[in-house]
Amino acid sequence: MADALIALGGNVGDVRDTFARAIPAICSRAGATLLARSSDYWTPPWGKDDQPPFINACIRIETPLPPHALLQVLQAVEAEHGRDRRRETRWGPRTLDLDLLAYDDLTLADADLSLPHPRLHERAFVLVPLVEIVPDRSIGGLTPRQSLAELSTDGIRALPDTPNR
Ligand code: A4P
Ligand code: MG
Repeated sequence: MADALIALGGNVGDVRDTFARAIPAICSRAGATLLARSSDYWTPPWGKDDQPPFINACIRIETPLPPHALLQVLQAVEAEHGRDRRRETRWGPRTLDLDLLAYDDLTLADADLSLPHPRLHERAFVLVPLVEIVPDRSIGGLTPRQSLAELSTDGIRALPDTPNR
């Protein structure tokens, strides 16, 4: 079994409802147990400003799937929830983005999969929910708490009544 961290994001449609359906779908397809789920957070758009705010969250699962198979599951669940990569711009609006942040302590730099996720320590919208569930886990030598201390969290706020917790 592997211990994996996944980031969820979206800014098109009813994103909280999308998360509530996507999390059980990930667990079911990955034969996984949900170990932790953060609150949902409202976050200002990063990378490309002229788009609606995002909702972000993170989950921790235990899964028997190897990493590439888990990535395929995440991409299948994105597609099931209305994501169409052909119509997107980089960092632009999307219904559901699922990033594999970490898979045990594995380090990987394949064409289609980098682990840990290369940009996670730069992104408060990933680190704020991550601090809620694994504040002191070493991910590529840094913990979410350490990385978040270097960043601004302006405009990020937890939303009440997160489902599935
Ligand atoms: N890929 C490689 N490694 C991984 C990994 N560890 N997990 C490859 C997931 N995918 C990985 O993904 C592009 C390719 O990355 C995949 O085909 C996969 O093989 P993508 O999801 O289409 O790319 P992307 O999401 O457009 O790019 P990137 O750099 O991951 O950007 P983001 O950050 O995910 O972009 N602002 C806020 N506040 N909240 C957000 O959630 N999201 C984005 C979207 C921009 N601004 C945001 C947010
Ligand atoms: Mg992505």
